[in-house]
Amino acid sequence: MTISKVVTAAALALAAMGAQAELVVNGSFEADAQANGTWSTHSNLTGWTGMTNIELRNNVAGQAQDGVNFVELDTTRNMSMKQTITGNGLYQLSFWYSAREGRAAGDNGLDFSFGSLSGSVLQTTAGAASGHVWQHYTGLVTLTGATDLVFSAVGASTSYGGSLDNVSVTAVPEPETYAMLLAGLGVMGAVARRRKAQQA
Ligand SMILES: [Ca+2]
Ligand SMILES: [Ca+2]
Ligand SMILES: [Ca+2]
Repeated sequence: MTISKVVTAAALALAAMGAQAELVVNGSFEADAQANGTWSTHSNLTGWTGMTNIELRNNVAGQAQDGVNFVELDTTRNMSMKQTITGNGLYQLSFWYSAREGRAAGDNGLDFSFGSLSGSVLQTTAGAASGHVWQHYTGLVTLTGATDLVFSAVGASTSYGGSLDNVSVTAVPEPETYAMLLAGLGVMGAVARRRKAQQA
């Protein structure tokens, strides 16, 4: 194996580790059709269980962070939704949130809960005059089996609330995995150097 092939193999291995499998089903809310400029409420969405209603929106009071659809959970009143994720080890939760345009502080709250990881986002932030101002949230959590990922609208129950999009959960490789990969690459590099020396 030539040095360039070793380098290529290393790059492919690292790329494969970087592209961790996505565990959330329909995390961007694109699986259910919603026409441009419209919204509708659903008991459930693909992958998600509503408690009780989920509002699916496409280019209404702001555009999606990813794709064309996003979700709002203050429907007729504050609601929740959940999806059960199964994993063992360390995982990263990632999602995007925006306060709703023109709504006062305290009307846009969103709580999230995922095993030992929970919190509130932007409960005291007013929406922009027009459209979305998306903000990215990430957190690490250790999972030990099936775990509910829950989002809940909180604050003033007015039928207007914050927007959610692009929810993701991916495994975080353990340090031991990297150590094994690097050790393996070291062996491959040594073999390549020896072969090159023998050819010379
Ligand atoms: Ca989306
Ligand atoms: Ca609403
Ligand atoms: Ca509200």
